[in-house]
Order: sequence, then C-alpha cells, then structure tokens
Amino acid sequence: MENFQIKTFAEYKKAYRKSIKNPEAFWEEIANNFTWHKKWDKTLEWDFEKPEVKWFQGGKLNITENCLDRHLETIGNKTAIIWEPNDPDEESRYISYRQLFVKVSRFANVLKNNGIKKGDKVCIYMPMIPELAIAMLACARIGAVHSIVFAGFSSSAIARRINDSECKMLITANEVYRGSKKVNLKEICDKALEDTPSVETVIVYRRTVEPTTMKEGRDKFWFDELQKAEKECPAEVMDAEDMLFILYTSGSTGKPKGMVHTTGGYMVGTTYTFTNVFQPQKNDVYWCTADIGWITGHSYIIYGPLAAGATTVMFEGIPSYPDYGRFWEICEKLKVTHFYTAPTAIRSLAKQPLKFVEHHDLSSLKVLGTVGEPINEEAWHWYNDNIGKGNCPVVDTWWQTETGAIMISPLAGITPTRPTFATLPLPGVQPVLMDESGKEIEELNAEGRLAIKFPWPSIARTIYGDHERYREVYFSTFSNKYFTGDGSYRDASGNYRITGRVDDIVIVSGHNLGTATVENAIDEHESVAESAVVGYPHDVKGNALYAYVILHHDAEPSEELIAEIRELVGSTIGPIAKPDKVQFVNGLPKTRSGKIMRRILRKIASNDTSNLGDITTLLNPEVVDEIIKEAKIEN
Ligand code: 6R9
Repeated sequence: MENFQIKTFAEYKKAYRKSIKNPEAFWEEIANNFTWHKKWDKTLEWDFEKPEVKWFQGGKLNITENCLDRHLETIGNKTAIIWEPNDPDEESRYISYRQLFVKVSRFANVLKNNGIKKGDKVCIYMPMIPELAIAMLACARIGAVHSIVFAGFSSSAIARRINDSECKMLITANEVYRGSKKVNLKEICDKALEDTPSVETVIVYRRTVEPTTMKEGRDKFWFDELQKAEKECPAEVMDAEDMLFILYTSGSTGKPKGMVHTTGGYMVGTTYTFTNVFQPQKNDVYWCTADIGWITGHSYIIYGPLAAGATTVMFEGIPSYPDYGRFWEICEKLKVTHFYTAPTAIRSLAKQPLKFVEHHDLSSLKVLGTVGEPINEEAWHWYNDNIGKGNCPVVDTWWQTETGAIMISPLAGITPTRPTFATLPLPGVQPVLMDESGKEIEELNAEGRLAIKFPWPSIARTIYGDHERYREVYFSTFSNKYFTGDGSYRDASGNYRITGRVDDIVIVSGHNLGTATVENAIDEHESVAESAVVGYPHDVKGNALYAYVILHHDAEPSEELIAEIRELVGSTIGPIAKPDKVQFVNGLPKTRSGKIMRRILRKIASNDTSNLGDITTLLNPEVVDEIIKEAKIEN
C-alpha cells in the first residue's frame, strides 16, 4: 500500500488537487494497486439527482482475495488479528494471515453446505470474537451479503433487521462475556426467530460451555459444521458493484436504514483512508476499540486494515473491566502503536483517577484516533496529554455509516491537527457548507450544513429495499449534493469542525439513535398516549435522551411507570437507547400543522430556557410553562 501512502503535507496538497481536477484518474491509480480478476471498463458513473453512483463498473474481484490471498506470499506468517479476551486471565489469540485464510475458506464452505449462495443475506449477531471476523469474511468469500447486528441489540431489533433484508441464515454465539456479566445471545436470538420466516439455518458458536437450547433441523453448532467442511474455497468472482454488506443505521423516522455497500469502491476507499489517516508501518499493532457491529468496526477493524496487511486488534471486553485501566493495560501488553476510540470512551476514562493510566507503559503508542461524535476540547487535551504524552498526533476522523470510509481527518504526523477539528478533507472528498436557503457558503470562517458535492468510491449506494428513501434523506435537501445531516464550521485555514447533527438523530455514547425509534418504543406502553424524545448534553455520553411522555387519562404517573418505560425501550431497541430522564406532561408544544416543536423541548432538556424564541404561534403555548416548571434538570 506504500504506493499511495502520502508522506508530506506538500504531497497531500498535490494529491488533493489532483483528486479534484481529475477524480477518475486519481482513483484509478489507487485502484490499480489491488488484485482484480478483470479491470473495470468505466471508472465512474454518477447522477446525484437519480441518485446513482457506480465505481469501477465491469471490474471483477473478491475483497477477501485482497484481504487474505494476496498477502500469503509476502506476509503469510504475519499476525492478522490479535484477539484480546474479556477476562485478562484468558489467553490472547494470535491469528496469522495464513491461518485466517484457512479459517475463512473453511467456514465459507460451511455456509455453502447450508445452502447459502451468492446474493443471499446472512445476519450475524456475534460478540467480539475472531469467529465474527471469520463469519463476515466467509460471507464475502462466497458473495453472500452480511448484515451484522450489534450484539447489544434486542430481539425485536434483530427481527426487524432480519425481516427487512430477508436473511436466510443467522450466525450467533451461545453466550457473550461483557465485563463481569454473561449474556445469553442464543436466547435473545430464539425470541427474534419466532418472527423471522426467512431464516432457514442458525449457526451457533459456543463461546462458553453452558448448555444451549437448539432447535432440531434449524440450529447447528459451528464446530460440528466445520468438521464436515472442505478446506479450500475458491473466491466467488464479484462485480465491483455487487453488494458486499448491509448495515443498519438509525433514521429520523422509526425504521432503521439498511445502508448498502458494494465491493470495489468500498475496498478502495477503506484501504486508501486507513493507509493515509493512520500511516501504519510494517510492524505496527493497530487497535480500534469499536464493535464490529458498527461501521467503524467493518471498515477499520476488518476490511481496511486487512486489505492493507496490518495487524489489527479485536477486544472482546469493556473499558472498565476488571478496572478502568484495561485499555491501557492492553496497549502495554500488545505494544499497541495505533489506538482508535470514541470521545465517549475518552470522557469516561478521563473521569477516573490518573493512576489507571500511569500504571502502564504507553511508550509504544504513535498515533491516536477518535471517531463517532464531536470531541470536546477538554477530552482532546486529556487524550493528547495523558495517553499520547504530547507525542502522538490525534486524528479526529469524521465520517458516517453512509460514507463507508473516513472523509475529513488529519493524516497522522503529516497534516496539522487542531483540537476539536476534523481538519481537512481527504483526497477525493469535496465538502461544502450550505446555508438554510440551499446556497453554497464559499467563505472561510463560516458555519453551515455539511454536504459533499462529488461522489467518492465508498459511498453507500442505496437503502436496502427503499431507494426513494435514500434519495429523500441524502439527496433532496440540496440539489445535486449529498447531505450529511451534520452541521459544520470552517475556520480561516479551511479546517472543518463538526458541530453535530442537525436532524432528529441523537448520538448517545457514540451510538446513533433516531428519536422516532425511541418514541415508537415508548408509545408501545399501554399507559402511554404520546411521547417526544430529544437529546441533551451529557458530560460522559456526549448526549443523553430526555423523554416527554403524555399518559392515557386513566394512568397514574409513578416512578414504577418510569422504570417500566425505560425497560421497554431497553427490550425493544437495546439498553443504550434507555432515556436518562422521563417527564410526564399534559401536552407537547405543537405547531399549527401538528408538528412537535422539538427545538423547544431540546432547550428545556438542556436547561436553556432564556431564549425559547417565538412560541405564540404554537397551537398550545400554555404547555411550555407547565413543562418548564416540572422539568427534570439538575442545577
Ligand atoms: C463513523 C461513524 C455518523 C455521525 C456523523 C456525525 C458523527 C462521526 C465524528 C462525528 C464529529 C467526528 N461523527 N465522527 N462528529 N466529529 N470525528 O461514527 O458513523 O455511526 O454512522 O455516525 O457521527 O454526526 O454524522 P455513524
């Protein structure tokens, strides 16, 4: 990958200029570094109005040949994955590129033996164990489409996702360790499977020795199936625009959006950005703490690092177990050189006594990264000073499930950093700021809505089964531009700072949650008539959820009811979506067209009621005072 690794600021500027002047030629040169069965006929075809984006059309490849086969000769014995278990007393696992190749090929045959073919959808609901990586790569090997669901989601969230893309198979584990807890994943799956007619087979990996209930004819153990499988599995030859995976992300209506990523462009985009943002060297140990159930794990634990031939760490546990020094203990133990995490994790660790950091030798670290939400100044400095000791560039990487790969970020050690700024766009990325009237803001020192005016290879191609929604959400706000949903400020040097979402998505501890999804869950409670959920600033989670709830006339407000509502959200979506605060109200401020004025509710939740704006146009201005009086705010 050295061929496209930028080495100086001047080289960055040159690459950037070239990528704007002639994007096709720029990306062709990069794509030429990969293994293709056949090169593409047409580099790019696009139309943001339709919308349609196609990269490397006619190109034939398999991404696993790029992540595995092509490394065998040169770095076959190099460690591809280091797995660090939840329990520090359990052995770490080191898996070389050759071993990973063998495991993936063999498991790919398990998929085939169970009737999975090219184009079939496979849901993966697994903990952070190497078998999760093996399962996803095995899907890619045979051209099956993986749809990974974060193993913290509830039964109904799994069922909804399985049904949306009609998955034929579910791959899971019996149990998962999470800190001092054990969670029975199979039980959660069984409940989901009551309502998922498309699933024919369930493969269960035994993470623990506990007995597991298995359904005759449907459920099979990973190891039993492996025994029956052949070792070799030639890679399915895929078209560059064939679907690689679906990954669900929250939308501002209740329904999650199945973002579709395709093979060629995604591979080129993730590998190029991994190589340039993190600047990995030959013997480095790179650790991204995300879960593979999110896009960060897909792109920067698995596909990008493996295609680039790096050593990537997978951690099963949580930052607080057995104590708050766990991340730093692992950095010391594995001699981690690159550490990539989320601001919410940094803020929660910064709250702990510094001794948890000081007990560990962090001298192996060279580069630090953050992703998922805006990083505040204090957290940035804590990270830079205490973890990086002022010696490690901090790359604040802005991107999205939809963009597939990092879009705006410093290149470690090469381009300048500025606290709280994602800084400059990567080559090939053309950000613009837009004003409310849809006009482009050309000035520096300006704030607006962040859009992108030219396609990049790893952009999601559609929302599974709902192309119209894809158009509407991303391409209808500004003509001929991709709208990110984020606000942004651009400084005098052209650095971008992401200011946060401008839509009804709230990022809680780095997880995107659609307020509508949470409202739908609350509304399922028999005592609830209506609800409105907003985010408010929280010093560890970034944002937390505040729910305003109207009860049916025959229901009595009580603490028990609050607990029930929180539980219901936990079981419908997952524990991360539980609102921190629930306030019972008699009415919600509404516009005359019946829209809930979330802006006002957000201000009340944030204890910022000095300037609520004009509320006289509301249908029911009187409820505002009432809500403020009873608001659950700390002083
Ligand atoms: C990769 C990922 C996307 C949303 C995005 C933005 C926020 C991500 C950020 C950031 C400020 C950063 N976001 N990185 N905000 N600075 N460095 O997180 O994807 O889960 O889809 O979230 O996250 O609001 O629009 P995803």
